Amino acid sequence: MVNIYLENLDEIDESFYGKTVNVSGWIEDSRSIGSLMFLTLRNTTGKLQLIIKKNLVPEELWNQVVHLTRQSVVDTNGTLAYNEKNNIVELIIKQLTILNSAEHPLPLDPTGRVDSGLDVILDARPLSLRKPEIQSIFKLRHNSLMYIREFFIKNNFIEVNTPKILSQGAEGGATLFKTQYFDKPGFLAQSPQLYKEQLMLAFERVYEISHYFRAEKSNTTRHLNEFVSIDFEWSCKNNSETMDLCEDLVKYLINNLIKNNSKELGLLNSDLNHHLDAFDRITYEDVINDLNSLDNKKNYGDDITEHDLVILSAKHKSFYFITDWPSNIKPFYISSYEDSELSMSFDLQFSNIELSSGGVRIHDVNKLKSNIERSGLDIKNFESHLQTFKWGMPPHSGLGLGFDRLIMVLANRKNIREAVLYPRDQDRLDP
Ligand code: AMO
Repeated sequence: MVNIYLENLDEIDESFYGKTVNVSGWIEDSRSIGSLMFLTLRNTTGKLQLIIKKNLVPEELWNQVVHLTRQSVVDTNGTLAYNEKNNIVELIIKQLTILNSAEHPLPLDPTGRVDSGLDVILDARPLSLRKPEIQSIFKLRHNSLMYIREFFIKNNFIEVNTPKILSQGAEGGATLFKTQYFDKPGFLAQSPQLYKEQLMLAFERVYEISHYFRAEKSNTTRHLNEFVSIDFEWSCKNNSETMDLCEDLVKYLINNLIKNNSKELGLLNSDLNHHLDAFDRITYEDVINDLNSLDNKKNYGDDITEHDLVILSAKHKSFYFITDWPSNIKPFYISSYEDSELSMSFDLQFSNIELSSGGVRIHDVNKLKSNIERSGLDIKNFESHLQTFKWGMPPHSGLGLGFDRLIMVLANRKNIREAVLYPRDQDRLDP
């Protein structure tokens, strides 16, 4: 008889009853009742009950299985049978090979019967991923990357890869990680800002999905020192068109997750149907007025703090944009309206979490030079960047969207660390 190698436990139906199959996976549970042993096997596709009858297997195998530790990995062969009384499918074991036994006790319980704190989970990250709920976060991440790429390709963007070791930063000196690059100082990229703008010389639409590094000592549930950002840049588009594309991207992603990832969303208790309405667009000035009317004293020109965003989240519970920020609290490359100190910029928020910022860029080399100087940065460090603005640079705009924060929100998690396999923060460089 030909053995079937059963990879997908979800696929078992009536046509499998009575068939001899091979299955491998981890032993999640075991209990014996007299001469019967019940084992629960899990693999990445689901669970299956295994039954070992003492009189049907060699004594040596029976003795091994009696002492098998939970989460050991096995390969088994047996016959699938439908248990009418319990309405489940069982595998009556003929052979079982222990491929590797697991130590006991394990640092955490992958069945979820015993809860673990986030530090325990992150210290034993690969083991934690055997928990279906935790694994779902990373399946959503995987699928989201696919849908995001699909969206950009459909919209005629090309994917680029820019360097991550740089001679200068674009997002302010305080958060630069310094490294030694042979005999010179080098810096880890905080964003692809300068490169994605330079590429407007040749490509009308570019995007990049990559890791960035910021030496911020912010010990919060939304900051990491290494994070993944989705960046795009496109030429001859205004602020509102750039927000439209951002909104379309997020909705394309949500619609695909709802359509194709209901299992994962269900396990994570994440209902994304509420987030498909048009995203509100409110100006910075309106936000300041709103905050003052709520007895939260703010002056025009103040930055909007985490505390302010929490207050605003009572009114804005889902995605919304804050637009037209004062130029002096936006980076040097952001353009202002004609004869105005207001910038053509926006932040995308989800409730109190900032997910993205972007806007229209300065494409005039002299304006860019004076803005770099005004920001207190050393113009010498930007020479190679500035010269590209003399080679026929078109007007352009774009954004950076924090991917880990986005996944945290879509997966209904409270801490960005839950959405990242091996998060890097001030206290965590290992594993
Ligand atoms: P900004 O600095 O606002 O803008 O970053 C863009 C988005 O990246 C995410 N992000 C972070 N996520 C986790 N941990 C961090 N430490 C962290 N820092 C930033 C946030 C944020 O909204 N060059 C501009 C973008 C542009 O204008 O194109 C930039 O980097 O979700």
